[in-house]
Amino acid sequence: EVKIIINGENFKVSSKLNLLEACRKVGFDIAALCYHPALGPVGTCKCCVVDVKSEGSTNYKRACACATEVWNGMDIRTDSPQVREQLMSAIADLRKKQKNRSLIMKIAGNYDKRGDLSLERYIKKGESRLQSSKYQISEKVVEDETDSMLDLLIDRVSNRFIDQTNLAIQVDHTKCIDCTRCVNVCSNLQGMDVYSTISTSVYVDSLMPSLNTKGEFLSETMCISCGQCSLYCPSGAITEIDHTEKLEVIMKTKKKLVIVGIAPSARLSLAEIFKLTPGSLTTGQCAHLLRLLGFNRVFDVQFTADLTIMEEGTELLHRIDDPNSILPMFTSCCPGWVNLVEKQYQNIIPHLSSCRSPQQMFGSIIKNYYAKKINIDPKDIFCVTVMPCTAKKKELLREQFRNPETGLRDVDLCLTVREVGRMVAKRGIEFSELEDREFDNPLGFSTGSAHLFAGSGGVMEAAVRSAYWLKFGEDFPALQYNAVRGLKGIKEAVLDFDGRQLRLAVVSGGKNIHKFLETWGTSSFNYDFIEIMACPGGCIGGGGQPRSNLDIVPIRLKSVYQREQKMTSRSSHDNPYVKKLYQDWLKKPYGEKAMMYLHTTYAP
Ligand code: HC1
Ligand code: SF4
Repeated sequence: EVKIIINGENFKVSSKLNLLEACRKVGFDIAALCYHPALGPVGTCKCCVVDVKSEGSTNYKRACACATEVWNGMDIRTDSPQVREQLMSAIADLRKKQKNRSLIMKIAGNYDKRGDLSLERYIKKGESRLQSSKYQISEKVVEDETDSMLDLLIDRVSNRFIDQTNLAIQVDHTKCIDCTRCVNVCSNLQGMDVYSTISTSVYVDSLMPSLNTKGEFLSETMCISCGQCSLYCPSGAITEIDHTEKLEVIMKTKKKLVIVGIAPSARLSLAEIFKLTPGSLTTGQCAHLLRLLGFNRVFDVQFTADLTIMEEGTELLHRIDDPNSILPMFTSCCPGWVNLVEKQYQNIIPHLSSCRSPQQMFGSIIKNYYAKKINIDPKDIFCVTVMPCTAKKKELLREQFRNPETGLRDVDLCLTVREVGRMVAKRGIEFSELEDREFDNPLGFSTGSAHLFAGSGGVMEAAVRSAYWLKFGEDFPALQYNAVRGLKGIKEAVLDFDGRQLRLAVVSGGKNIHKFLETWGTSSFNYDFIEIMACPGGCIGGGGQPRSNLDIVPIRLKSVYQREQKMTSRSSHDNPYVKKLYQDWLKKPYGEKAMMYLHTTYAP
């Protein structure tokens, strides 16, 4: 611990903190754009400038707080006139960068003349440290939405270059402020190296933005659409492709029955957008909210998570029992992971479970079963999902998920949790005041196993419970399978499956996946069943989640486990509506009809 003085007040802080963290810890919210606690100091935005003086010294010196250690006797001023002036000048520099960038885009000829100048207010309340800081500029944002801080940070340029080729995330180069967070996240957290700070001849060298994709469109890169970069981008340059307007048009025309299903982890994180206690599980409020937003049926993707487990558990048993089948089997519910396999690890394709993800099973059940049940033409249904994920937007566009006879997509549109947050804000709905409501049925009931899907290891735990039951006709003895729980990037376990030792692994986060697969193809890679999620921690850390502080992920996970324990049914095979679906329509897991509607293929 060291003693420091901030704006004349005495504090004791840990010597391990940098000055920015130390100030924030004791309640001084310093503005910073390039700094992120999970990524460490970069020092490019220069917004976190403070005055610093050592004990005994007479002069204050200006320093970037993120790159400054704390020492005993340090005297800090966070809001002197000089600091304010420096901050305004840093912002002016960022503005200049953006202006240059738009010029570069014009020169490169790579811009989009859409004439659409309505810049979205990405840096708005709750989404940027700047706004909660004590500076005047932040107050201006709150007071005046039309002439805000955003205008200082983001130029209203006449030509914008927005790369939407990825179909899930978009990159608006003219909003980039060179913070390099995306480079850091994509390379160091996800191991994907999509962005780079290297200049290319496509652009004017000296003004090269850091947010570039080596001169390529995103679709031409190895990007797996995980959206982690959109989670960290502080300027709104990288975001999900927004589909809220499209949905609103569909809803307004009232020509279609608009059905929604919400993902396991979305009900945990939506509350954060409305500043409710982190980890608050708001299932009933989410059901209520989705009705208020105008959805005609409000269902639960956790129902099809249970269904996935019935199919995946059965597939696993088939693979284990058949000496000619291919093991290990990998889970296939994470579209970021499926993208990675198809782009970079094509020899794993035969090992991917053929099960569609719960999102896609949801769409398939809605359009092929539920439509008939309620006697409506599937073309009059518009199927929407709410996901913590950006890659799900692209998953639904796969040709495999279009009905070959009708040409209809199973899922029509996917919203991230952030997009739902924006819809709610726009409508002025007070989320915290909503009473609980139930989901509609039959796709509204789910078990604890489905709830576990939200976190890394959840699919594995759920699959183990039901595979055990499918094989031996009795419940998995302990139910709670601690070996696959928690946030460790790579988890391994051996499960005694009535004499056969099943070797299991659970991996989350791109970098961990690459590391785990280093020995792929060698004798030391020895597993039977592997769960993989592209985002760190699984869907609770998804790229479409609210941009909350990242230490919120363990809180979200704890909430998953707590809720799961209290659920009346805890194993997917106990879901009565899933049982009925098999009785009425599918007949049996992994059977002919299930293969047609619930399974899929992959292509390199
Ligand atoms: Fe997920 Fe899944 S758990 S992939 O993490 O299998 O996105 O929450 O909806 O489809 O159910 C995400 C979450 C989600 C699917 C399920
Ligand atoms: Fe990298 Fe994921 Fe962003 Fe693609 S979506 S650029 S893989 S972090």
